Amino acid sequence: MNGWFSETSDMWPGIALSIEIEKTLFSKKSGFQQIDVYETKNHGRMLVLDGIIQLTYFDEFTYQEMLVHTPLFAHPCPEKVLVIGGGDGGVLREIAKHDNIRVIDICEIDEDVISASKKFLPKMSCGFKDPRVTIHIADGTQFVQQQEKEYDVIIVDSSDPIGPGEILFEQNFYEHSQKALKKNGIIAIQGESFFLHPDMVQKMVNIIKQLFKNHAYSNFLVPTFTGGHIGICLGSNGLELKKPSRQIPKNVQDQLKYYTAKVHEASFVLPYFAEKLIKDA
Ligand code: SPD
Repeated sequence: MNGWFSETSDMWPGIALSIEIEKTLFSKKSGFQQIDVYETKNHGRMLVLDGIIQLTYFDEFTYQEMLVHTPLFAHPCPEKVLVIGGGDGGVLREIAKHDNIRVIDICEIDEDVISASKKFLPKMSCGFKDPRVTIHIADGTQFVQQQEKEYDVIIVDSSDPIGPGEILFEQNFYEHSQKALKKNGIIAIQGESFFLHPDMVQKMVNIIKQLFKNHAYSNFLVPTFTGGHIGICLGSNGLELKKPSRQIPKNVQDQLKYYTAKVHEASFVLPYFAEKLIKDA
């Protein structure tokens, strides 16, 4: 494709985000969704699922770093982590920066996303090379149903709630995830945008509030997502979520571009209307 890719969706009517494309590297309808990888003119490679931008090389670090390091540093000593979704591998790449992690399981429903990423998005898929990673090709809800008190941290790196990502926004999935976590476990979920989806954010926070003792909602910048930002909804049965529980090791900090201990704390400071939205959920 030459010209411009424009992201439009019924999920955010009336807005289009356009990115200039140099060429299409990959295009396939998998058993679950349309997968496209583009070379953009100014923003590096771009992964698009069912017409929605999942990442560009330009700013993917903000999303992967915040979704991973926020829960992993809130936890005092995470050893076993489960990723639901995340087939591009970027979240795995970030988890692999933590030496204390022993086991990294990933449950992705669409094997074609993994193979497209391995071929066309090496900056993301390098995460699969870590020997601690085990790939499970399965439905996320069915997978968590089979786990009990297994994981210190569960990270849900889903697409939006249309298509294969839809079940990952349902109460049933969160209930099983809660049971799959160890006593002090933390769940961190791709939490959409309080500008674009206030109802969806409130529904998600409401479910997490019912299931977990502590909950919190973090937000940060992603210029190439419509709306320019996104959130993470977190829940834990015992741990403080809004600040790191330990010092960020220098060898990890030196590998990061967005996440710092200060950014961790600041990401939970919300504009007044969003603060009310979360409080009233
Ligand atoms: N509105 C787009 C939300 C996309 C979230 N998933 C991104 C996957 C990157 N690993």
